[in-house]
Amino acid sequence: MSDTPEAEITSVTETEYVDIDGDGTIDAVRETTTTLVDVDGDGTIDIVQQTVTTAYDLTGDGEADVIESTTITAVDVDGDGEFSEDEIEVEQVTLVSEAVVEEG
Ligand SMILES: [Ca+2]
Ligand SMILES: [Ca+2]
Ligand SMILES: [Ca+2]
Repeated sequence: MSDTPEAEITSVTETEYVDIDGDGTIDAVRETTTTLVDVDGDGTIDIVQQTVTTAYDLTGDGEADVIESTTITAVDVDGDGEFSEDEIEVEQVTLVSEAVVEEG
């Protein structure tokens, strides 16, 4: 028993397989991870972070050639329970394997 507020963290990951060109073979795997943090444990979410990572297998060898990652971080700085535009940050990262770069 304690009056000290405890942070509550909830994390959910969803995986989606995408057939981009419709030939029946999976070309990309999309993973969405959503993390909700209630920093002070009052039941209102204070931080939401969502990362969408998509791995494309362009060469069809079963290994990811291009990885795209988008992270959205929303922090309720003023504590009004809403995420306004200035409280949301978006970061995008794209990684391309050397194999694809060499082939042009
Ligand atoms: Ca395909
Ligand atoms: Ca809270
Ligand atoms: Ca806010």
